[in-house]
Amino acid sequence: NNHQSFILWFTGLSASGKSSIANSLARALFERGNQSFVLDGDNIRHGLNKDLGFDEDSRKENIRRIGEVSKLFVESGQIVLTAFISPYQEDRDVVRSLVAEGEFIEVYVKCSVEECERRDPKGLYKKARNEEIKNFTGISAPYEAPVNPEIVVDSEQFTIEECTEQLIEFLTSKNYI
Ligand code: GGZ
Repeated sequence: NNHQSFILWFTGLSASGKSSIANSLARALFERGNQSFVLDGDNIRHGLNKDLGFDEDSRKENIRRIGEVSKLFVESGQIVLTAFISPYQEDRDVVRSLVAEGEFIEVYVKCSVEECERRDPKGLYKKARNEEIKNFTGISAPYEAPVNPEIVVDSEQFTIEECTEQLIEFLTSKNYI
């Protein structure tokens, strides 16, 4: 039961490293001969979901649409890697229920808000502190850490490369690839 199609659903705070790890994993998978595709803010929030903001209902709708798109990728036989904060457990569970058992892998990219705020690559935490940005996850909007993720990668302790390696290990040990 190898070469299945499945969703690797990355969840974590802004600047936790979700997109970087997902893109690094996609390269590692490609080198092993596994085709995959990354969905992230760059190709979804700027396109399909550009009508959505960051209030609770918009985030729910964002994740719902991404879930439906991910389901289509799985039906087409692909491995899809999604990198969105997806702050609500309920919304992640809805996506899980869209695909067959075992086809949804919740990946918690664990990094404290303190460390994310230190990194602040886009200056968004600073703007959130100044209230220039409202409803900012971890500062003025909630983040619900996964209750039962299939795997946790600690991006505070480990490099992008190490997290990528841990994911490849997980996928091979569980016969996903
Ligand atoms: C959180 C925000 C916000 C607010 C803009 N809260 O680090 P980034 O910039 O590149 O990633 C963040 C991205 C979050 O979009 P998602 O689609 O992943 O969020 S969710 O799953 O909650 O719908 C951040 C930027 O958008 N950003 N405003 N208020 N992140």
